Amino acid sequence: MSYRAETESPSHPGVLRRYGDRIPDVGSNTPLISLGEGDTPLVHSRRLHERVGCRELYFKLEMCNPTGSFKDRGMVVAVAKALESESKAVLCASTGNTSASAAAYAARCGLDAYVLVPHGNIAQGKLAQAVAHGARILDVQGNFDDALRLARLICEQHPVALVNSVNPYRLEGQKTAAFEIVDSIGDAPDLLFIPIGNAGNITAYWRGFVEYYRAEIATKKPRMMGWQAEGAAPIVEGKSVADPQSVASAIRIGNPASWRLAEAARDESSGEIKSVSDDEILEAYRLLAREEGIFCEPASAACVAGLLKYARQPVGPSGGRSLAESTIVCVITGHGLKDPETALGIESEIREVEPRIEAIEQAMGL
Ligand code: AN7
Repeated sequence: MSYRAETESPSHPGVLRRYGDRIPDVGSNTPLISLGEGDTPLVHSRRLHERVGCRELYFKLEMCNPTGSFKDRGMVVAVAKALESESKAVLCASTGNTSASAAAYAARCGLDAYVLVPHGNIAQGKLAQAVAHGARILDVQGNFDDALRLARLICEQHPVALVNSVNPYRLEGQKTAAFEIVDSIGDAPDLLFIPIGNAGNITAYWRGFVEYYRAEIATKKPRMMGWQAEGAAPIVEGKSVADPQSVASAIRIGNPASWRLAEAARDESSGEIKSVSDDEILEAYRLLAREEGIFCEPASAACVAGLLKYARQPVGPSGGRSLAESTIVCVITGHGLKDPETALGIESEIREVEPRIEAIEQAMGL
């Protein structure tokens, strides 16, 4: 399939063109495909920062990527390498966002996409994306961990590229979000709050921050603060979870592939990996939507729930630095529209009115 790198996305160069020189194995034979991923907004908190009491609080809006989640940054690299190696098909197991992203990039590049999704555990919007892009969707009668195990076995035995985050190119692409944060605020933040599912993204951000620190583009590295859902918190509990549960279906993962790497990111950064309850997740989800104008999916709200919880702790043990002096970034990983059921399930304020001006005035309290 022909394409011209310079016109793939004239307005947004994309991850490969912008950061290809910092990604190993991206060379002159790698097709610089793009859907305009990356270069996502970093926005200031307007209200929540007061509850937290920190110096600066930012949200990195990864939900603004082309398929509505951070997965596009890594998927573009994984699919480009699959094309370069002349694969005809890609395969992933997914709680939804990886499959949406794989389906979109595969469609754009003329590859077949196969996605293994855990039965009944994927939000409607994500399924709609995979359907729209023409992926072959296999509804596995098991959970995400079962689906990933099977996906790995299939790719060992067949000429199909595995595009889960066990594919090293995924994390290489995802680390570029850390570069962008440093490029935007001039240095690394003091703390990075991020949700954890399969534990790829926390690993990727840490790599990005370490690389910019070594290149002397950043003068410091953040403490990595990772958040799992209470019913799916294997890293916190130190053992895999057989039947992970959470309202945040994206992070309903009981045996994360990058478990050890996430622990290394935590330990090397003097960070923490903890859990938040579904109620805490939904409270943060509501606050983000109503006080910041940011409609994310529940998994993304987990890190904001974590920040609110962390800020409520009696002593501010921010590695010798108090919260009041800290610059904090929360990674908003996926869009709220992906999971309309959750949004509508929360005290939805829809009122029926007759089609008369008086009825509307009355309902508006005018
Ligand atoms: C919105 O799509 O695992 O810790 O299969 O969709 O890197 O797994 C999604 C994960 C956070 C967790 N936020 O990131 C999948 C999948 C959102 C997500 C995570 C996911 P990782």
